[in-house]
Amino acid sequence: MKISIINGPNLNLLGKREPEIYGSLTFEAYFEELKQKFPSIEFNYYQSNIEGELIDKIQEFGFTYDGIILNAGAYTHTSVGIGDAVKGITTPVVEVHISNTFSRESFRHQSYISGNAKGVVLGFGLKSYDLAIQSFL
Ligand code: CA2
Repeated sequence: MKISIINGPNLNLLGKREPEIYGSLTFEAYFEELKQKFPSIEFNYYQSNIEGELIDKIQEFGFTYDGIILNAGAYTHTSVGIGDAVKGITTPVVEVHISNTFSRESFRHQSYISGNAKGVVLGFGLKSYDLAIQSFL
């Protein structure tokens, strides 16, 4: 099984800033844990701060991979383009958020991805990614 994890803007700062919201582990360190925990899965990990690059990756993996786990960061709440990309591919996408976006500012309650996603996992810290992976197994 091939799963791509795609992270959006500022998620490269995980473990370095705002640990009270996002925890103190870098995503790279957590990704190593995931690979150990799910040895049968072939993972790909990609992070970008650039909207068009995220769309390119969604399209690149979106017809051959078995699943995409997408945390589009703040673009979740603003990007019609990323929402359209999720709608336009055949690979199922699980939308993931580290924080519970519904307990935060109202602008974070809107998602252009959820309506086209297979499902949404949010609010469990980095464990949200683990739960999303399990949904594909
Ligand atoms: O909770 C999530 O996973 C979010 O997608 C994170 C985004 C935020 O805009 C979404 O509303 C919810 C922000 C990611 C920023 O990550 C940082 C990590 C450490 C320090 C600063 C930012």
